Amino acid sequence: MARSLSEIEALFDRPFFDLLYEAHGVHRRHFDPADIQISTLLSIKTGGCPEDCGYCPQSRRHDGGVEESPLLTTAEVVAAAKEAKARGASRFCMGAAWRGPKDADVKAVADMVRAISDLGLETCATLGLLREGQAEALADAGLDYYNHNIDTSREYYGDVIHTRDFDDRLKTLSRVRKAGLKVCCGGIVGMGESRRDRAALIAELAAMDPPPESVPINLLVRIKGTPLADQPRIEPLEFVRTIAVARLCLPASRVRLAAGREGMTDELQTLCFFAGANSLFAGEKLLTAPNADAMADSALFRSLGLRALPA
Ligand code: SAM
Ligand code: DTB
Ligand code: SF4
Repeated sequence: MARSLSEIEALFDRPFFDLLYEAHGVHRRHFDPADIQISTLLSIKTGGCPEDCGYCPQSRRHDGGVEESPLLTTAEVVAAAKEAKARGASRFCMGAAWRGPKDADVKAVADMVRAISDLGLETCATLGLLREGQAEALADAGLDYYNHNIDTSREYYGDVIHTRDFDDRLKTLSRVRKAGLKVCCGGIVGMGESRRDRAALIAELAAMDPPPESVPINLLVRIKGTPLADQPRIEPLEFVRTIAVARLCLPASRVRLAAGREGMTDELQTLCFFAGANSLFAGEKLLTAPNADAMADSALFRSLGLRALPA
């Protein structure tokens, strides 16, 4: 039975070692703890977004210092996907700075999806809100995952984003599910939300039926020119707790240590893996922000005895 919000808050409040021990046990029962799934991101359409998400440098309402560029060609995207595969990624994730795609955009992305699937990579797209029929068109092209984050609790959402609401996000997620796509849905921590908001984010994800197969937990990348640029950094161990609670409440989902790894020490990432994170983004960039260094990632994998899941 799904845990209530107060039960999830109580998990956050547990002594750190009790929480980690239990989360690691659940992790081991559902996964081989040496396996890490690796995704690589590519921004296929950058900047100039009409939405006002407070964390995002790609909003045209913020001065996030991002250079705008139109939709890439299939050839450009395939070249990046080949490189990602050569570097060990099993999934290629395409992001576009749209409120949502036009039907012509969906057609263009469907072409990219077909070409990338032919390389033997899993595909994921994050294109914003989907209208009737668009998820089906992506599923017909062979798209594996659709990423659409709820970002934070229903209560805190309106403090961060004003141009679309929480229920708009849920509606797209249900369209994605109905079309038979796998769901990648998570959130961002470190945006000034309370522990209760973090618990409510996880409660919302765990209540989805079925829960998302892939759950990215992003640590806010504080980008100059965005409204959240000056947020204080979240306590590192509170971030580890968030991963552990996500693992306990979403035992069979891949929990991704997503944005924000470039500012984390090896030791902090190690605690996150122990707490149940078993997926990450590799590659020079996230969408527009720099990512953790690839050499440092390989060294950490070697020293922990972790291995990338094959494509
Ligand atoms: N425009 C589409 C949308 O918002 O659904 C897709 C791309 S959008 C950049 C994908 C996700 O990236 C957002 O939902 C958010 O969770 C995450 N994100 C964006 N900026 C971020 C930041 N500065 N730090 C952490 N995560 C971020
Ligand atoms: C997700 O949860 N995080 C990724 C991916 N899904 C699309 C995006 C992170 C973006 C970080 C800021 C940037 O690079 O612009
Ligand atoms: Fe646009 Fe997506 Fe950025 Fe929001 S998160 S401003 S919808 S690109």
